[in-house]
Amino acid sequence: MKTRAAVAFEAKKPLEIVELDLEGPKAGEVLVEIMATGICHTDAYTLDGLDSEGLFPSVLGHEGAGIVREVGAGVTSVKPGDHVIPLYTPECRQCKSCLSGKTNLCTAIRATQGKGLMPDGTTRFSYKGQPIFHYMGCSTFSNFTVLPEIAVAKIREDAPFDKSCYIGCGVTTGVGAVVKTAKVEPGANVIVFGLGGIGLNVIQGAKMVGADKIVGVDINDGKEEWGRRFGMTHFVNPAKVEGDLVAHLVALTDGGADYTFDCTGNTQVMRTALEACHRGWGESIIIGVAEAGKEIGTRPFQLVTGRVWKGSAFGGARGRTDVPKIVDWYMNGKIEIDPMITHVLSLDEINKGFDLMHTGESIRSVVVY
Ligand code: NAD
Ligand code: AHE
Ligand code: ZN
Repeated sequence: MKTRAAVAFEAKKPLEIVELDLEGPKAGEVLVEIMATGICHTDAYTLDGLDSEGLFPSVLGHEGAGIVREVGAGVTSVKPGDHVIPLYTPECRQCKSCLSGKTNLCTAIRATQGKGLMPDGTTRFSYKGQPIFHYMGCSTFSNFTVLPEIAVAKIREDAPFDKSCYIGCGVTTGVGAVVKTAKVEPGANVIVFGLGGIGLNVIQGAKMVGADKIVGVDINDGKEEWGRRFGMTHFVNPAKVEGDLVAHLVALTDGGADYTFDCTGNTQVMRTALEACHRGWGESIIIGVAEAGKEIGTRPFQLVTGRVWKGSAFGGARGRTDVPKIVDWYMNGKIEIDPMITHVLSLDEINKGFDLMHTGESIRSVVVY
């Protein structure tokens, strides 16, 4: 079949809207009509050539929602007409990682996914006879895409696609990092670095679980109002702090935060986030994705004296199990999504979504097909 898609032909070049050829689902796969997709900073990072796994030409996008249109042989968990969210972190429930109960990082198809291919080692997309790579196993910047059955979460049918797509990455990543990775307890002090599409969801997660101080840190003053809107109690712009930022944050949180979250992808910020943790127990969660080749550093003494460095992918959520529950949280008013979707675009306008992110004007842009 044919599908309209925004294709990343080359790094650092705008996406091009073209008609691609798409092969139907093979055994264990499903064809999904994507109804809406968010644009996450990770898409921009890959398009900018900063991802060590970045491949071109490819169809980016990993924050979508849509409807199953066709299923391949042997598919039992979803059927045509089901509403689904594609999962860049699948959940096979059979691999060592899934069975461990210790992680959400299913390993069933990670190797081929990282190579831009379906589990059988081939691609379903092509343009003028040339193969086009998949991205993060999702490729939601195409109106139709093919996914493994284990990489879709079936969701309730009354959830609006233009909002629920955000649960495919940003919402789950931010709220999940608080609830599942850090397990922030009521009364805890929290610092969130980077108040974008992820950081604001960390803030709303921290508010939801009853955190006390919720400090937001961003170099863009315009984000202060956004942070307060979702429960931030204090705002810090590092450029306006006289003296040492860590000392300032430690003083603000009575000896250091119980939990800090990096939502910037900047390795210097990651260090600050670790060092702003409370001696003896503070935990720093890295969510931000750093450029290829970057490394983190700190004095080992920071860890010897009890601070803990952790990471979180997709908020620690097991996609097929947890995503439908997070959709319920949204539909029941436990979490908010609507105000964070600042821009709704057509596929033809998708490059504008990247511009709005880079200038800091948007929280989330959503493309509606
Ligand atoms: P975004 O562009 O919407 O927000 C980033 C925010 O960080 C902006 O408000 C920006 O002003 C702020 N910022 C930039 N440099 C800063 C600095 N030095 N100090 C303080 N604030 C600074 O991006 P996003 O969509 O929220 O994504 C944030 C990060 O999370 C990205 O690195 C993205 O790749 C990553 N991410 C990770 C996961 C995961 O599962 N681990 C999932 C989604 C996104
Ligand atoms: N490909 C990069 C790493 C990118 C990365 O860390 N991705 C996050 C999700 S970001 C969503 O916006 C993730 O889930 N990582 C776990 C995984 O298995 O990819 C690189 O450095 O090679
Ligand atoms: Zn993302």
